[in-house]
Amino acid sequence: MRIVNVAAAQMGPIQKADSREAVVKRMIALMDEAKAKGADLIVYPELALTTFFPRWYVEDRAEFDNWFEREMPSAATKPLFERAAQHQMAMNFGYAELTPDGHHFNTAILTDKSGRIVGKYRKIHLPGHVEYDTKRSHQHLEKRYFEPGDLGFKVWRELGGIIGMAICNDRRWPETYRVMGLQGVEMVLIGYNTPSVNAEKSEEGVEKRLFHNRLSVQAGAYQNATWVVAVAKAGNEDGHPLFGGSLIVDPNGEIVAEAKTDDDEVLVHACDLDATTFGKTTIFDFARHRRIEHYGLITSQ
Ligand code: CDT
Repeated sequence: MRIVNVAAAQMGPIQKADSREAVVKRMIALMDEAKAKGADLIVYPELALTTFFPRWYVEDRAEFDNWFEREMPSAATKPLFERAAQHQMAMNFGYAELTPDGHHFNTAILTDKSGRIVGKYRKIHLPGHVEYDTKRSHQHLEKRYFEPGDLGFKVWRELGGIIGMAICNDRRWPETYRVMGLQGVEMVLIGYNTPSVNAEKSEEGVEKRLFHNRLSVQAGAYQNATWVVAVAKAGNEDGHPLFGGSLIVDPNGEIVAEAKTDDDEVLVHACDLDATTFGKTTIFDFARHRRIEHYGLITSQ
């Protein structure tokens, strides 16, 4: 058995006015709870340090650079890294990244148990739109504020296994999991912020949206024989509701833990990475069963 005790650290809402320091305090409280429950890896949401700012429109997008981190760890996040090292806990969280040469990405990092950053992923599937859209009940301006990630879907050898990262909308695309699956991924870490209301289809209820969340994550796990940990930022952010429903899914595609609230909540599960072997050597033994000569359309258009 190769056990990773993973904590899905769902976060409740972060308001526009909340400081990074206040948010980091909440993240440390979640980390302490995860430690008490035996976790050796903690997974936080997408854009964990701030409100989901892509719902707000500004003409001059540079005005929004205050939502971005120019370095990691930053002064505000240093206490989180220190506590992770003290607890000997690996971690994954998302933040808005502004690079020294002026590029803006929706980013996630993975640290080892000493708090050293060992992996970085930049969100590839950016949903939403660039300009203000009068037809929507709320804005989703990720295409305005971020560039598509430039690092691909990599995996990292950490915690005795093969770990991958993705962010929010990526979880709805089978290619996300498959590219990591082809690299033998055993656990995929995904943070998300998903509105409870479909801005283009107001009659769609939150139950349908939670169904699509589960469907995407469970299918990705099963079809690639991997654990998937999907973690929400949830609740009402300045009048904009996000759903919770954080999940830990096993390599059979079955849910082993699911959040019950729309608030700060920790789920811990002992994941045996060896449980990925059966699927990877039988029905989803890619080398034996894939028929790539018929898959060309996927990358040609
Ligand atoms: N953050 C993020 O990617 N959210 C999207 C909402 C899509 S609606 C424009 C998601 O796929 O959950």
